[in-house]
Amino acid sequence: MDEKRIVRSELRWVFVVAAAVTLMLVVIVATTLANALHPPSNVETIDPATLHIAGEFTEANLGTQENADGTVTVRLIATQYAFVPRCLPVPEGRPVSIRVTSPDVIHGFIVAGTNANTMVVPGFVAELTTEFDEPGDHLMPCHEYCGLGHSNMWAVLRVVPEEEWIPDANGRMTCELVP
Ligand SMILES: [Cu+2]
Repeated sequence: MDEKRIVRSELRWVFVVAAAVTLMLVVIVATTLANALHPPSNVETIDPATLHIAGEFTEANLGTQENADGTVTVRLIATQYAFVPRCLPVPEGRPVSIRVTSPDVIHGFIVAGTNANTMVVPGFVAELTTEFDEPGDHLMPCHEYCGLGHSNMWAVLRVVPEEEWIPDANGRMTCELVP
């Protein structure tokens, strides 16, 4: 092969790679702008061995909490092989912060049909803030293989219309309180 043909071939591949990289960048920017899809950025550490004993993720503190400013915080644990609690009520069309962590292995958190999606890594608190606009139950399957019971690990996020959103006196809301 003469040198000119080799150079032409290399230039063709440069073009192919540049086109592939450009396409990926366009997809990232387009989904960011259109669907608010983005990588989680919260780096917050926590001791996975003492979650159940003290602090934010003790059993009594898990679940949905309405804050004084009307926003909502949901705390949950992803563990082999369940989400605790198993049903998460959230109000329709209001900012919801979801905080989730794991005491054992890596799990995945996703709410079907929404942009809520993050890995749950032991030792870290995964946090995402979003709004849910479609009332009803949304499936929350674990989407990181976590062991033999992985396929049975799922929960439900229940988007509740404003008129049915009646938290208790402490601002706590459960799926049992949805009329
Ligand atoms: Cu899993």
